[in-house]
Amino acid sequence: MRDKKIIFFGAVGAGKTTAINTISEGKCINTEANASDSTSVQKKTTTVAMDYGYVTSSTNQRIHCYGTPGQERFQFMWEIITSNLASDYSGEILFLDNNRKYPQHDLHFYTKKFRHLIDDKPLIIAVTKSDIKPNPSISEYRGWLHELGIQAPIYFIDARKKEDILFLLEELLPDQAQAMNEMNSVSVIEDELNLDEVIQYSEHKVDFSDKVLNKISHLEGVVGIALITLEGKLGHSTLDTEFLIELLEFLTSSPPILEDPNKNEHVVSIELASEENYHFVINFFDDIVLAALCKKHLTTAALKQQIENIIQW
Ligand SMILES: Nc1nc2c(ncn2[C@@H]2O[C@H](COP(=O)(O)OP(=O)(O)OP(=O)(O)O)[C@@H](O)[C@H]2O)c(=O)[nH]1
Ligand SMILES: [Mg+2]
Repeated sequence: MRDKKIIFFGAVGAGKTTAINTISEGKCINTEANASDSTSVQKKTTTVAMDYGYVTSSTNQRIHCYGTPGQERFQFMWEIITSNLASDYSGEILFLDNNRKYPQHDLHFYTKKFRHLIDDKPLIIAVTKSDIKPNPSISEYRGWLHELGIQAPIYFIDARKKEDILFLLEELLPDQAQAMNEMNSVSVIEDELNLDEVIQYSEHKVDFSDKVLNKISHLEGVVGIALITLEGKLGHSTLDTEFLIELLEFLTSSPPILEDPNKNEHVVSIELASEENYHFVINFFDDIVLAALCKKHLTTAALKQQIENIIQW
């Protein structure tokens, strides 16, 4: 039998690297770098390229595990791993972190970005850190998946526990069931789908508290920010008037930009060449637009990640 390859993908800090290190027999390959931006608030390092490790089944078949970086700015590696290194993968595990403020956004984001994998091979969803924060519940995740038209088993697990990760591999590769022999003390949690909850949790609103706005406006390279409703009303601004006018003119120009925010993606950015040394990064959320005037050296991808981190943590 041929060896199998599994791809681990999903939210920053959800435990992809931890999971691969936990199960791997040989020495893992990790590409961790010090987290230099707002990621460092949560953890010291982040994956910048790839994790790799393997387990061997009792039939001497190897299951190779490839971990992708959670941060979108390293997405060139998503492509390299999924279409190159592990293009003959057998399935994929989506890691989500229950302790982030908006795990539903992560679910939408990563299922969209990795949709080609999901449509192609079996998917399992692993939600970590329910020991720290028990909600959202599995029912809620099931409801969200239902809305997305995705069918996949979902489990609450702990990425630090070897038996939990082996359980996921077993679920994904049923013909390998005998391969992993430590299935007895599995602590994964499952519960029933409650359809009422499907309807209740369909919105993507972000609470832009003063604290969150303050943190975003003090990010290195950010000169000023503005919050604007989809009706074009100004909620909050630290922008100089000339920039604010330019921004509002752009957002209400024809065809009106505000009318078509992408509903399924958490942060969508548009770069607007403003002045030579500055650019606007405009982020659409469900009911609001957050625009940040930035110095040129701050890339859209880096800023998006920082905003996402501040919102989620
Ligand atoms: N309390 C708790 N901690 C967990 C659980 N699962 C993982 N962790 C911790 O969460 C952190 C996860 O970090 P990583 O494994 O680096 O996360 P990652 O998904 O590889 O993140 P990126 O590479 O930055 O995308 C580690 O400190 C783990 O010890 C869990 O179920 N409960
Ligand atoms: Mg990692």
